[in-house]
Amino acid sequence: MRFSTSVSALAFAAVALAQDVTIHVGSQNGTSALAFDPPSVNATKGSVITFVFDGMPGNHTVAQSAFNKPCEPLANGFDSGFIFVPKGASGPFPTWNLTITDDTKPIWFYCAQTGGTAGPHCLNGMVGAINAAKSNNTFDAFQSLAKGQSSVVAPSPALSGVNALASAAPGPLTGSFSGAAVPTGTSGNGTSGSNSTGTSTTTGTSTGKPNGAGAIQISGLTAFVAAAFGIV
Ligand SMILES: *[C@@H]1O[C@H](CO)[C@@H](O)[C@H](O)[C@H]1NC(C)=O
Ligand SMILES: *[C@@H]1O[C@H](CO)[C@@H](O)[C@H](O)[C@H]1NC(C)=O
Ligand SMILES: *[C@@H]1O[C@H](CO)[C@@H](O)[C@H](O)[C@H]1NC(C)=O
Ligand SMILES: *[C@@H]1O[C@H](CO)[C@@H](O)[C@H](O)[C@H]1NC(C)=O
Ligand SMILES: *[C@@H]1O[C@H](CO)[C@@H](O)[C@H](O)[C@H]1NC(C)=O
Ligand SMILES: *[C@@H]1O[C@H](CO)[C@@H](O)[C@H](O)[C@H]1NC(C)=O
Ligand SMILES: *[C@@H]1O[C@H](CO)[C@@H](O)[C@H](O)[C@H]1NC(C)=O
Ligand SMILES: [Cu+2]
Repeated sequence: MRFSTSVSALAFAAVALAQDVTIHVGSQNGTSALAFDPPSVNATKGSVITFVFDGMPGNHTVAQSAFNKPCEPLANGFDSGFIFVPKGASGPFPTWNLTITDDTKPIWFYCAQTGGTAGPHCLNGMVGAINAAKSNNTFDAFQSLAKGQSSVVAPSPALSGVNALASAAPGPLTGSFSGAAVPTGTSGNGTSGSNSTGTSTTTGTSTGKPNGAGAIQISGLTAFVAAAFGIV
């Protein structure tokens, strides 16, 4: 199984559960595709979503968008930058870890890649959801909207997002792996997540704003014991 879930139990009370989730970038049901696998997950506050760039070879992003604008960056949203994994590469593949800071709101994201023979990835339905609603604004509705868009707007690299944040940039970006417009810094608390390195994309204009403000602290993470056990 390529989809793994683990649960970290609170030391003293079953008040909250952190459910760490893996999402593969560029696959569907374990097969190479312009999709996230699984494309829609639930995750509680404090849970870590690990994106693994081990799917379809190429150059993908994990960028936050809004339900109504699936292929455009959300203001103050997170963006991994473009992570390039060549055909035939072997692991360990680059990963990116997002921690959920509010599980009461849906988190939508897309791949901003516009190159390649398949056409813009978002317009092919390469979008995902965390904590999507069961009705109305469902993942399926979001993906349908994405497929109906006419263009994809490039995001701005950012560790911090809305209702989720990363504490470090994607990596490793060494050997045959590389990144473009990836966020830098090691803090996801809003103080250093907006620094951009590498090249910017040339397609479209970005409406994403740097995340210089709005520091978010993840408290209580240290209260979780390391006793993780697998659930499939
Ligand atoms: C394949 O993935 C799609 C999208 O996640 C899902 O709707 C479908 O049920 C999956 N099919 C199988 C056989 O797992
Ligand atoms: C998320 O949780 C809801 C129940 O709260 C459930 O209906 C839905 O199927 C779950 N979504 C996924 C992707 O597991
Ligand atoms: C979904 O949309 C319908 C029609 O607008 C509305 O009546 C219903 O309350 C909505 N359901 C939820 C869960 O928002
Ligand atoms: C993501 O988290 C996993 C598990 O803790 C870790 O092995 C990996 O190095 C992290 N990735 C990044 C880019 O920090
Ligand atoms: C988080 O932000 C504060 C300032 O708000 C800063 O002093 C602290 O060093 C940052 N934490 C990390 C891990 O960078
Ligand atoms: C941004 O990153 C560059 C390259 O790593 C570095 O030289 C610069 O000091 C950084 N700026 C900030 C504000 O962190
Ligand atoms: C990945 O895509 C980005 C955006 O189109 C581009 O700037 C970068 O050069 C690409 N990387 C490679 C290795 O093709
Ligand atoms: Cu992609």
